Amino acid sequence: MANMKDYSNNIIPNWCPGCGHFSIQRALQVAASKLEIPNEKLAIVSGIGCSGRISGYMNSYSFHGIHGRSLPIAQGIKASNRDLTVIAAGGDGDGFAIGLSHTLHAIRRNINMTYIVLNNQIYGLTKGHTSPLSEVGFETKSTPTGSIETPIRPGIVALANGITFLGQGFSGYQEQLVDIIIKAIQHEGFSMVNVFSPCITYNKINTYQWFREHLINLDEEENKKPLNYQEAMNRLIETEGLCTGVIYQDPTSHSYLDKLQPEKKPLSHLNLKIPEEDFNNLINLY
Ligand SMILES: Cc1ncc(C[n+]2csc(CCOP(=O)(O)OP(=O)(O)O)c2C)c(N)n1
Repeated sequence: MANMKDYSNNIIPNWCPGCGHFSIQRALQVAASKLEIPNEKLAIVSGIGCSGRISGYMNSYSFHGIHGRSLPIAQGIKASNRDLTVIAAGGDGDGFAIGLSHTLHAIRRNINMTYIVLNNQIYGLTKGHTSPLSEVGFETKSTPTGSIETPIRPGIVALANGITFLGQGFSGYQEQLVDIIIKAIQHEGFSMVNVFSPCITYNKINTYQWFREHLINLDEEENKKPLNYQEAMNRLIETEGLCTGVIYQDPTSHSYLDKLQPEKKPLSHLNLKIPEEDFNNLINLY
């Protein structure tokens, strides 16, 4: 039986005490232990930001990429080594500002992997700039008189773009988050889990208390049942994106990788040995 501690290393996270990202890391570790994923079969890829640190705190393969580029790296890893469970993780700035086009293309490509958005509605690492997910009126050093731009709702964008699995969680609802991450990992295709993760240092509006008052937990609704595409979109619009649970899953989803010609073997299955002399010549070139 795997234990969540099997997925931690001995590095102490440098997130601020109380940061929502701790809860997401823990939920990912619990999910990995419940699914009994061997450490050497788990790959965590992250972008840049406070959120990007998550890959360094896991006992697994990890790759701390560059800003907004966790998804191309993660898709490349999955395409080359399909035995791995691949998780990409990054902030709302990472995935919905600089990395937005990668997010849209990863969604429509539907490679079998999971993308966790550590959504604090602010740029935490750069000390509190407005993000494209910050609300209108949000005051920071970069918008001292309040943001005047319409915020992106990641769930609505993902669903409109044809996502085959959309979950939304909250750092304050640990058990539900574990459950959503497990289902996301088990999904045949690209799954996104948008997690509301309070930044206690720079975002004084969207606090744990604020989310408890504003989030609708779909798992607590009477007559709860899986939502079809239209119902899921309606729920997201009605709640302005502020709902948690498995919002949508397409049971007919097939991963992009399954649609490739079977004779096209992934890189990890090819014998890529090159003669030592050629290798040394290559190295000397650079
Ligand atoms: C190409 C590039 N542009 C800008 C930056 C500066 N930068 C570092 S982190 C960051 C934003 C982080 O915000 P978010 O992705 O929301 O993550 P958080 O820190 O809030 O977890 C920015 C703009 C960078 N590292 N690389």
